[in-house]
Amino acid sequence: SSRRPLIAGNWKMNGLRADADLLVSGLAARYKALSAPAFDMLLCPPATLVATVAAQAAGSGLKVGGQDCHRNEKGAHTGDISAWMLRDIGAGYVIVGHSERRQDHAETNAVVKDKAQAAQAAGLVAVICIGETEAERDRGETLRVVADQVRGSMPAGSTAENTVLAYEPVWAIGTGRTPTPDDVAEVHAEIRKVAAEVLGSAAQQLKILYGGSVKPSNAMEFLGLTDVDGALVGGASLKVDDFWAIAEAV
Ligand code: G2H
Repeated sequence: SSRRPLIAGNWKMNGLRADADLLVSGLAARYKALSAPAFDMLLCPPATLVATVAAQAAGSGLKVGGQDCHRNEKGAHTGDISAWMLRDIGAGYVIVGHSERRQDHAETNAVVKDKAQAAQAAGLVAVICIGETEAERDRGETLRVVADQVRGSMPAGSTAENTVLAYEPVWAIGTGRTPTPDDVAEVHAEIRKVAAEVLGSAAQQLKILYGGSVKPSNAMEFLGLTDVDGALVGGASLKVDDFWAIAEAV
């Protein structure tokens, strides 16, 4: 397809400056050494490291993003960070609606939609995360839940350029367990179908990532699927060799 794969690393609440130095220098050297990279690579460090990573990645072609943003541009929201602030320090992307935020911070689809809209308004690409829980999957509700999340979390102003969707089954996150490739193919096809309600035919250009325990040994089985346009990688993005091996599976 014409969709350029995106390999995204979500560092979650990991990384001090020394860790970032090692990771970014290792990845930047490898990415720069490619004469014609077949994929985009995105690093989403904790907010404390976004500026550092952006400075270090400058000129390498690596992209940088945040892991969350507030729905407002500025104001009395102690401890929060806006999409405009992330943009100001060099981010081009921001993850919104990760299941850990939906769980730990009770973020609903409506909240996630507002955050995504703020990200798009600030000029960032919103990486909107969706995915069913294990109980929902066991009840056979996966496709309905994911469709509801796409409808509820994707702002009206979304385009294939300012939006990426990431399918992350909650039960596969950090557990080492993953859905079968057939399951992922079915869910991604459904996501693209529902995204077309907002995007129309441009849904064909929308990137839909798979996330949840992606590692070098299983990356190829997911990245080879028709409607899978990359990966959102947590644990394995904290090691240069592992993250790079995943990218090489595209
Ligand atoms: C899912 C993923 C990255 P991990 O949350 O967003 O993490 O690869 O550790 O399952």
